[in-house]
Amino acid sequence: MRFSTKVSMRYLNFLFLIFITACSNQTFTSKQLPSQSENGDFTVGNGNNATKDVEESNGGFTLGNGKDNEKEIEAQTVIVGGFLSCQIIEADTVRCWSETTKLSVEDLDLIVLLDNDGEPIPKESLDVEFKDSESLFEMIITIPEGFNLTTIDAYVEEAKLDDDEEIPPMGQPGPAAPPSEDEPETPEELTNEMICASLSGGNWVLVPGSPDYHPQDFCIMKYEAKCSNPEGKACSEQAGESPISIAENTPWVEIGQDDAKVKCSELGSGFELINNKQWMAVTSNAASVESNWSGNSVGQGELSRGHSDNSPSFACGASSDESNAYVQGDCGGLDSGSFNQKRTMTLTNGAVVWDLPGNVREHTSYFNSSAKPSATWIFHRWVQFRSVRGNDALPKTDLIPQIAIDQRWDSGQSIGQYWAGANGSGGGLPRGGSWLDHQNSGLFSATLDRSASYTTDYVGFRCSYVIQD
Ligand SMILES: [Ca+2]
Ligand SMILES: [Ca+2]
Repeated sequence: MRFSTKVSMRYLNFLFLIFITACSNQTFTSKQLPSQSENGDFTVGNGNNATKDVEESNGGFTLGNGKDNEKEIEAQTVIVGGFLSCQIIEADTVRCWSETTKLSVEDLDLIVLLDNDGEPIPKESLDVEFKDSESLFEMIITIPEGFNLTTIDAYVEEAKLDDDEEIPPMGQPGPAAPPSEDEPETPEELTNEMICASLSGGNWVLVPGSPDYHPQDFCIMKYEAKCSNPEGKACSEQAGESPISIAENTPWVEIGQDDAKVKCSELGSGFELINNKQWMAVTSNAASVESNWSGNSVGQGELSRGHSDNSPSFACGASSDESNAYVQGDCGGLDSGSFNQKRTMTLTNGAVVWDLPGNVREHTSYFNSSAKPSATWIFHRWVQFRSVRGNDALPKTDLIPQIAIDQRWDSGQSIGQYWAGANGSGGGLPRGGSWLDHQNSGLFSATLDRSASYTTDYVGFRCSYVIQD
């Protein structure tokens, strides 16, 4: 296979060169290949300074390609931009893999390998065996003769603004030399997409900044928060558990708003329980995407409202196969069903998020027990948003986006409904509906009738991470 030199538009935002070299000092024979990929955790956790945490591979390697080269070479892992790891596995062979990002053949165009001398290895000369499984992207690259390959470096090539522009020919002077082992360099710029993909605590997606709600890009959990304890539901009863965004297991419920705030913030600097502005940013973004509407056009037909028909009558785990976005009868994922029960939503950047409109309601950090919209005249029932009057404390556009107001969307469009509760009580603001909320479910469902400590089995939460400038 040859690399072509076309640059994918998908990588417009790759504005960086990254050299991250993590060398372990162990040696192994060329007959050996990592039995599992234990290295390559790249975490960005706090504010301005991206931190990296590269664990060494710990051996146990077996190769078995029939060759019999016993020459010892240095095991070395290079983490490219947080999503691709490369390692020499034989004198002339490099293995690159990603456990966190699905890559396509086109994406490989942007990966440049450099030999000992920092010399880029011409892509045309590489023999690439491309493997792709559900959980692990992998390629085995055979390097031509003439390159000194006792160490390997790699970087992501800067994408060009023109979709059809050619990458400069190989063999040009390479980028600056990689940092020494002693002083690993912090990458200067990561794309926000990569920052979200690199967060610890499971799978996170980038939410584009919204001028109306949250100008900065931020990351949210792709799934409703689960418990780091595989028991899932019992999580709130055990000390020391932390939220994680994984497909498996049922959502972490029976946790109050206050405790959810604590659990999210304990993930580290920049992490927090999703706030209402962030909820509005991600849900208004989703509502602007045609494919999230049954009529495949914004405002046409209805939005999907997730698992909300009380069948099954409990919350479900998600699926790592995003096509299995429906459940019926039990939590086994189905790839078809009633459109309004579809659990996945796509954002304008192509990211897929699970269970925003349904499954379990999700705590936000917002609290308002005394100045509730509409609470003075109707409160102990669900009401259509068209009947809701916002106030200074909570403007109506903090409940539904302006387009929903202008076009008078209501439960007919499956945007959800509003339950105020009496002024002077409650005040926590979970968003979205739950498995039992039927037509009251939707992206913008909102209730203010429960206190910050109230817990139930149909309210969970989702954490966010604010990307620092
Ligand atoms: Ca169902
Ligand atoms: Ca939900």
